[in-house]
Amino acid sequence: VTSIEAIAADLRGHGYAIVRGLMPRAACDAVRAAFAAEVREHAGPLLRQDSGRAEPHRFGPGGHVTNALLGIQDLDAARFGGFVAAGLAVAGHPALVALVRGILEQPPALVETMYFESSNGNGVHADAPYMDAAPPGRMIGAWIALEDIAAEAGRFFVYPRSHLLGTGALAGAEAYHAYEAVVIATSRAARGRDPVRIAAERVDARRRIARVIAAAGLSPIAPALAMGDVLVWDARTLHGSAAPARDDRTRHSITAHYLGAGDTYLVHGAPRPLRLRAMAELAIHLRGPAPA
Ligand SMILES: O=C(O)CCC(=O)C(=O)O
Repeated sequence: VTSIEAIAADLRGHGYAIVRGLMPRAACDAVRAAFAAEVREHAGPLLRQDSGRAEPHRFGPGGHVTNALLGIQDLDAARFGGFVAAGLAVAGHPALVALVRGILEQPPALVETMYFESSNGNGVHADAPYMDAAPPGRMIGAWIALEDIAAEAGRFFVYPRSHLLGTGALAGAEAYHAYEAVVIATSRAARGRDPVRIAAERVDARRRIARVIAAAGLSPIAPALAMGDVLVWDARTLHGSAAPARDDRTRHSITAHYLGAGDTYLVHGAPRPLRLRAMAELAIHLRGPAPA
């Protein structure tokens, strides 16, 4: 058994760490079953990871939901109570909470969650300009495999050591900071703006990140993750997910983002008050109305 200290050291050194079999299979099965029972057939709009807006399910050619849910903790408990409970039982599982507490060296707060049945892939990015804690990199992401993730399902990938880009330890620090600034400026201004312009700015951010990767000479890895495996990463680590190569493959998974309950939560580089509620083992941030 690898100690939490060893995992934390791995994360600090490489920008990510993999913990095999951390989540019990029963907890993974429970959340998948609750998704099937309560969420999949729901025809109404729910908040989505890709658009940040409430939209109905989008189905891919294989019949799987491709627009991941954002904010399991914010779903209507009267309607999706079983799914919320099972999802938070995973994101707030004592073994995972103990790991995150060990990494952050303080009690964690869960600030964001996502649920994927499948997706169209998510481009390379660092979480830090979207959400982080102060000081940079204090937010931790966890990608939790709720089934054995086939290569054709579109695996999660990370760029090892990319969390060091902004520190000057690798080439490309200036280009990385420029990328962060562009993402922050675009995200802050995105509300209510022309979607074509926003899409063009996102293309610009992707070009910038490609230049950063080339300058630093980084290569991605897409580890095989089995049900119950958890990959944790630093908010500055470049990551994303591949588009599925086959329509019939799902990749049931939860991503959860944590920071120290005493740390400052940053959204698009600006402090955002934490609206914490104690749920199970964990303090959980609930999404409130957007600040003016
Ligand atoms: O699983 C994915 O597609 C990417 C998730 C992600 O980028 C994140 O949670 O920050």
